[in-house]
Amino acid sequence: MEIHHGKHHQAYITNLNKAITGTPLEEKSLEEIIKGLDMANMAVRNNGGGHYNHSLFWSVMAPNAGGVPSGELADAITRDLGGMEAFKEKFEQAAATRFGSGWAWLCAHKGGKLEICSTPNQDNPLMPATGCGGTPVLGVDVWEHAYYLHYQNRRPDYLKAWWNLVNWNAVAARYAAAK
Ligand code: MN3
Repeated sequence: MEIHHGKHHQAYITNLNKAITGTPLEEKSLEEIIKGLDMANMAVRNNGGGHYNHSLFWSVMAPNAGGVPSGELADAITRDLGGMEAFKEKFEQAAATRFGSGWAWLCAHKGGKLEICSTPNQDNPLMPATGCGGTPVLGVDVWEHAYYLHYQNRRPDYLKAWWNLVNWNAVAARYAAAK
């Protein structure tokens, strides 16, 4: 995780800054850049997405976290996704079957409805026309760089272990803000 944070994430920030310096995007927030993205601008799409996605990823993890969500997030998982076990299974499946590199997401729509989806590369649900909607409240990185050092090619094992790091309080706060 330290290499992932210090090297991989940092590279997206460095390259995003290079890509927007001297352009009108320099004046915008990261979220504004992502939501209004020209999908043909590959430097901003890949590096802006990389910065946004990793920032979210770190914010929803904590050491010795895990457990289960409570409150309205737990209620929504039961209502929209069939409960915690069904949710985990669907989320792991979305992550495991994402071909090549990408992310799996839990997204909240206005009104609170939850949806699971996945995106390729560094795309994310806030970008235009990704096939994923709503606001991402939980995301897992399934690029090989996220798991290869410890898990080699065993992406499903990484996903199973990753649940032990999910900070449900942070996810619940994102859900409350998004819905
Ligand atoms: Mn990564």
